[in-house]
Amino acid sequence: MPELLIERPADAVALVRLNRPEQLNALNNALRGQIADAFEDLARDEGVRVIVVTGNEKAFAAGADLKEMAGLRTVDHLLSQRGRLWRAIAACPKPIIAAVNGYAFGGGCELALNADIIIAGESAQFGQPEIRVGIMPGAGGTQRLTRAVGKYRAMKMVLTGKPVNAREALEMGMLSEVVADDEVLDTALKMADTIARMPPLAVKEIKEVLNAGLDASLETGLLLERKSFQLLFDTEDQKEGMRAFAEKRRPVYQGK
Ligand code: CO8
Repeated sequence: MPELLIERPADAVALVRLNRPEQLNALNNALRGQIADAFEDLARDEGVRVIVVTGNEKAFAAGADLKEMAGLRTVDHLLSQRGRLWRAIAACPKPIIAAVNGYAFGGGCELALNADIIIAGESAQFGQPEIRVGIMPGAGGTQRLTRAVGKYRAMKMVLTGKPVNAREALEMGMLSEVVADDEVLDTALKMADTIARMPPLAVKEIKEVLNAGLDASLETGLLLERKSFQLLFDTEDQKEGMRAFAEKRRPVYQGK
């Protein structure tokens, strides 16, 4: 079986499924390369508007592959293309929903934190246990996590390596929603379908501005928001959306 499965469960929705169940979806180099390729392809694919990324019922991903990583030297990291996975995901202009069951540890937690929306099952666990094997988070665990939950909760997680359960993660601001374990993927796919039916240019601007604003001053963020808001008034979808409202019918969006 391939270690990464790409499915099309609904119109305009792609499902990226990690499939190394015996190793709890540990992210080895080969799988990471495939994930990066998939996100680059899906970003270009005009038939895809929303991407859902998931694992299996036991693990979203238990982190980087420790067996593969054990013998690496600094120079191996310097020579490798390892940053490509994260760049391919972070640069993806389409909304990404992580549907998480089971373990999301280390690089797996960081993979989820690269998504725009995270739906987790009640038994999911999130953690940055790198410190327990002599290293530290290397793909956003000290940065994205801190932006999501604040310094004091992030420090506790990365310095103790202790995981948090889904309810705690939700309460900390790490997640969008917690649902029953067997409803995670369905919930994520339904949400993906809802977003896929929204005007694509508005979706794109919202994602871009929201993420850019996280790294900017409030004034700059508000300026970016105002400019994108104004930009959308030159789209056919804005005219269609407001006309449909007045005519009391469903809008038909074209992404123009
Ligand atoms: N790497 C390699 N193999 C793994 C990993 C991993 N991270 N996690 C689990 N496995 C393997 C186990 O070795 C075992 O394989 P085998 O049967 O061949 O011995 C199989 O998966 C099942 O695992 P367990 O028997 O341990 O299952 P348990 O249910 O008892 O425990 C745990 C599950 C708690 C998740 C446990 O496996 C564990 O602690 N795993 C390691 C978690 C971890 O430390 N993750 C962080 C890794 S470091 C990291 O992610 C750095 C990120 C840097 C960024 C860039 C990289 C993408």
